[in-house]
Amino acid sequence: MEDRKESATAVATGAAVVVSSAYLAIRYVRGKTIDLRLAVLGQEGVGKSTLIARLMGDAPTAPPPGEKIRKDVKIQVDGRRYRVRRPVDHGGSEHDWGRWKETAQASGMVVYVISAEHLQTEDQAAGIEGPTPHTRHRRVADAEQLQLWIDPSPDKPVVLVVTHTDTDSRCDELGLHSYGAQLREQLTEIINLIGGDRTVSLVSGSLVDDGDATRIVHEILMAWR
Ligand SMILES: Nc1nc2c(ncn2[C@@H]2O[C@H](COP(=O)(O)OP(=O)(O)O)[C@@H](O)[C@H]2O)c(=O)[nH]1
Ligand SMILES: [Mg+2]
Repeated sequence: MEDRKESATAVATGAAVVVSSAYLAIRYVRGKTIDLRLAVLGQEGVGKSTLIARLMGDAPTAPPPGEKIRKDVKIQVDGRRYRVRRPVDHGGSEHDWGRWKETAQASGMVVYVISAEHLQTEDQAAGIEGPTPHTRHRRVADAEQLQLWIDPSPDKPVVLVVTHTDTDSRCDELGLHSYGAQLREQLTEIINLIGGDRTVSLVSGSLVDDGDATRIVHEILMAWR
């Protein structure tokens, strides 16, 4: 909070100011715009590239694979102006962890994308004896890595974005409220691993739905406290 007050003063003078030395070159305010560098991470096929496209205001078609550097984007949400630095479009395999780490450490906020398709399949498998589903295993491994790389805190929040809710039949069966609770329950394990509710927020919806996609982008940015 104190940081915010200091930056408000700095903004008044029009200076670009480093909010805290720990976030040098990561988190600063220029004019009245919040400069934000996001790390968009997650397993293969969960919607990372689609989310980046949505952030950039593009159509929801999946862009070609690869770590294409895009332009910065300016977005206004609820009276706050953001300039989101060109996000790196990472691959989703464990082999990408080295690059994930670099990006996560250089970012002010980490967005970890999860597919509701995975969560539904895991839910269906929950009653059946067998090994931990791969997708859950990977998610926990990712969360453990994140925790090691970035030491998440309310100053460096993590947003879990559950995509593909349009393909999860539980949404209609349970109703929106109970479905949200169900997602949260399935993700409690990694929320606690990453730092708990003060650090981690949860956003869900469909990236192929225009209204949902806009809300998702806005909720991600609003998680920046
Ligand atoms: N139905 C549905 N499809 C989605 C959603 N988000 C992404 N997709 C599709 O899922 C596929 C994988 O998305 P992509 O962004 O390439 O995933 P990435 O591998 O994590 O970058 C693409 O065909 C997207 O169009 C969603 O919320 N709902
Ligand atoms: Mg991709």
